[in-house]
Amino acid sequence: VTLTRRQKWRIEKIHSERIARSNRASKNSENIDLHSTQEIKGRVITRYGQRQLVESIDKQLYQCTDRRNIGLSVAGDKVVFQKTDNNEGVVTAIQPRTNELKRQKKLIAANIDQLWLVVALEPHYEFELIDRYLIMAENENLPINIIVNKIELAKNLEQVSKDFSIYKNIDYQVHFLSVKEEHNLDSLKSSLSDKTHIFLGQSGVGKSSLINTLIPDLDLRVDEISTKTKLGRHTTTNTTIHHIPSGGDLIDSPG
Ligand SMILES: Nc1nc2c(ncn2[C@@H]2O[C@H](COP(=O)(O)OP(=O)(O)OP(=O)(O)O)[C@@H](O)[C@H]2O)c(=O)[nH]1
Ligand SMILES: [Mg+2]
Repeated sequence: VTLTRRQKWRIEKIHSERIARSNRASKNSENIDLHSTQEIKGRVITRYGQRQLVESIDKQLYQCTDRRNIGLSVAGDKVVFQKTDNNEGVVTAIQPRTNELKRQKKLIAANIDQLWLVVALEPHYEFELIDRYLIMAENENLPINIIVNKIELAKNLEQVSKDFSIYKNIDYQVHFLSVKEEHNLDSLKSSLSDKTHIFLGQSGVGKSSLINTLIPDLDLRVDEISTKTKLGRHTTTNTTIHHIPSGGDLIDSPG
């Protein structure tokens, strides 16, 4: 459906009124039960089809649908929602985003502080793919660093290090690590202790495995890469936020 200018204007107006109302509501309710207010503020943890999981500011999870015509919210979006049932709600407004992360023009996450491109020795990294991610990040003005995983599989570590020196020389952080052997995880851990980080990269490089190591009780699904093609099997299907108990949010994304 294409909307007329007037319809668009009305939708935007209603939208900003809802945000203003929730701002007033949360100001008035600082010491009162948060659920007694009609419009609650939250953050989208993940979207799956027409539904999304929203975490309220008091850390409760709600399955939500969308009010029509407000656009699709994605992981990281700050939203306003109305409670309908015990753990259900309707998202009525999306707060303005500080940034948007897109893949092939499709929005995958919003309000991200740091991108991490994960590559590996298997499937073997390719410069063209690395450069594509770096360009995307630069275009969106988002900071990005590189993680080279499965380093224990390297036959020539010196060559691997040389391959990534070009990126180090232009000031990208490069972390060489092995999730499997828990090698070199500490310096990465300290970079993740606050803010919202997203892990991007090809299927099978170990994004979910890495997040499982960083958040021990999580148990995200991981799957072996094909022995024949050395490619991943697209195991992760939804872009989802996970909290590190001591601080910091990690977003897993499908490769
Ligand atoms: N040898 C080796 N294998 C690893 C390492 N880290 C992860 N793996 C394996 O790599 C495979 C793929 O890992 P996943 O974590 O599912 O990869 P992913 O990037 O999340 O893949 P998608 O969800 O499909 O995008 C699994 O079999 C992991 O056990 C590592 O450091 N070394
Ligand atoms: Mg995964």
